[in-house]
Amino acid sequence: MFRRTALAAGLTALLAGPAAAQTQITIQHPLPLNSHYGAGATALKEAFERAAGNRYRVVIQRNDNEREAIESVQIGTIECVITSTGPVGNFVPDTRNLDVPFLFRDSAHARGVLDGPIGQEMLGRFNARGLAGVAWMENGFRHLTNSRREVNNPADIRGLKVRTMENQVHMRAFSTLGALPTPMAFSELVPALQQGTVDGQENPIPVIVANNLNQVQRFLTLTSHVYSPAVLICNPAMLARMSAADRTAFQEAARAGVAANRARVTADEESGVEELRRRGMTVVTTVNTAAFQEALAPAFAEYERTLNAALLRRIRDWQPN
Ligand code: EAX
Repeated sequence: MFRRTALAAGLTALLAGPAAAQTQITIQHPLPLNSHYGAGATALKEAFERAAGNRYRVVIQRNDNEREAIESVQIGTIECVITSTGPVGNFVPDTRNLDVPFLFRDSAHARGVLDGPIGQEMLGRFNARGLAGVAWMENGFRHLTNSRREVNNPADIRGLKVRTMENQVHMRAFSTLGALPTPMAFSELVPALQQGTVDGQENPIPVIVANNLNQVQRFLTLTSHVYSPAVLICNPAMLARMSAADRTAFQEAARAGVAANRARVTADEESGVEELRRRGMTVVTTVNTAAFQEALAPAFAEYERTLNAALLRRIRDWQPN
């Protein structure tokens, strides 16, 4: 009996010819799988594997050093990364315009700008850097946390050692507010907070919740001081090797990933503040945004000089159709 089935199996394999080799696509991102980035990556994986009839296998990995992951995509040791724009300005300087504090009024404004001509033009600028900008995902509006004191207004930030992403625009903002900005990769954040190397940090609610930053931070102030885009970046050669049909299917799957990612951000932002309170954080919800914007005036003046003033105006003036 066994012999016959083994024979049958052998024959089928022979007739089928060499097993259709699966192409592996590795996507790295810095957060737990159960996060808004994980949701985006998983939706992309499921949609693309389905569309490509299992000729591709999408592997999702965590790498909480975004800059390193982008470099790996550039040299082709991995295929794709989902990253905040934190370190992206070091690769594609134009993206620094998106990192200006208080630039976006709300998520609808940000999503509209990124999904429209401005966002698409910006994605096109990745090619010159040996990268392919595939789609804009979302990290969310960033808020300040710290372990020293309640922050109600700009003066309360003075003297705080604040971890920032490796991002000149953000560092300028915090130094203008009198904080001591310390740029570091996400991978170094929790140890730095535990050891007191820094007093505070700033991240969207979904990141604070997904990484249990309440365990190392006591105070949360809902500053919404900057919108944090995320971007799916892939290796151009990987995309070029695909058939036109597969490339279209991949782009389509990326759109499914964007939708899942944004839906998760919205859900986490709705439930996250209460969740962090429940976990013991002291939360300041009413923030004098005008006071923060006023205190940042010198930084805004510098951004107008050093970044793309016309683009910043275009973004501010954007309105839904
Ligand atoms: O992209 O480094 C950061 O604070 C980012 O928000 C985080 O890695 C998610």
